[in-house]
Amino acid sequence: MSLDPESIAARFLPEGEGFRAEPLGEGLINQTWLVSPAASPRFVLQRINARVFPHPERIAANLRRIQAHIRAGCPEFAEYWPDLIAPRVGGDAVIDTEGGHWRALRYIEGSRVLGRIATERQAVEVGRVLGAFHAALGEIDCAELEDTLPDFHIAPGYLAGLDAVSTAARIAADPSVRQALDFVEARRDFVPVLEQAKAAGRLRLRVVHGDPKLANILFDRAGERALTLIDLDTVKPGLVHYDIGDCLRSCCNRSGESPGDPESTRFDLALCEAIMTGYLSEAGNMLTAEDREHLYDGIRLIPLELGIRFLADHLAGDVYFRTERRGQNLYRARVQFRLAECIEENEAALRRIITASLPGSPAAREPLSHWEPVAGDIRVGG
Ligand code: GN1
Ligand code: MG
Repeated sequence: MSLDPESIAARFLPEGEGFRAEPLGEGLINQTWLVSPAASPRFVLQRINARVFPHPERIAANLRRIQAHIRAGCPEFAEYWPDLIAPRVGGDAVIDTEGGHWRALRYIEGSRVLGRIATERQAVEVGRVLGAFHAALGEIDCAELEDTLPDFHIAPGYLAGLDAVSTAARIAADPSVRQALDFVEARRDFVPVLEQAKAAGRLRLRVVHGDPKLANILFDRAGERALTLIDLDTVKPGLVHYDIGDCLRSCCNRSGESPGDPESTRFDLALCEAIMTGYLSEAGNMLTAEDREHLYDGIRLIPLELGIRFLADHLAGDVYFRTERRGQNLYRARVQFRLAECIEENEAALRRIITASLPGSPAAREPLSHWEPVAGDIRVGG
């Protein structure tokens, strides 16, 4: 079977039904299209990147398990859940001639993705929906879910990967690689912080999203209420700290993953405070004292980890993250390192914000950070 989305999309529709397929989103891993049929509901078609996900059938098994849980007991999510749609014939996916897995998911009508957070309410909503997601999926026993991406968010593993590709010749070729490696070197001892706490039994596994960046959070059309999280391939057992760190590194960096100048990157404390307040209002009571103690570490670690991943991919020749030009992954790494540095510079304030955002905190009355709204700029998307 050919690799064009048109011939695959037809297999998810009644025979002969017409449709239109157009590229959707800006994901760095899978290829995604929005399919608009003549009569059937619209759906999202994706070709799963087999280099990243060698076992797509595990993803499908997890999606089915989670979907059943949401349908059975979580009405607030059920209305907007991106259900897996089976092809006309066969199991959960259509397999192409190259062994590629194509799957279809329900498209959530009346939703949109925010290009950036423009109001405090949106920030609180981002945190709230992530907290509600953790609370809802936290009811599933981790043992029931497959590991769709072994080693995902295992920071020491990414560091070992970076070490393996950091050859002298590659470092010598570009002084900004040397600088980036020095940045990582100065933080080498910090990298295993969460994995060590996990191994020592201080942090426990829960069902997490894995990739709750702003582009994976669906809002209603008005941009007022967060409806759900999408991109569920990495939903699997992990630490909530991965998700909190990932959500904040994405949302609190107002200039995004590819700004004009990496040095202009900032971590916005007011956004962080609003997101944490929303998150902890839903999930605060679920967190243990040890969980809470490690929140700052998670916030600091995830941008550092993503920077290490981008840098390693640059040195390996851009084999993992999609790029349009050589040097893009190095540039992305520099942005994440600047973000991590900004978090470090604000450690004391961040720790205060975390404490004040916890439910029942006496400090939770007055906002600690000054909120600066951002004008407009809300992109309409899937
Ligand atoms: C990747 O494909 P996408 O854009 O949803 C990556 C995330 C990174 C993100 C950075 C499976 O996600 O971990 O945070 O890029 N996903 C995987 O934009 O590696
Ligand atoms: Mg993703």
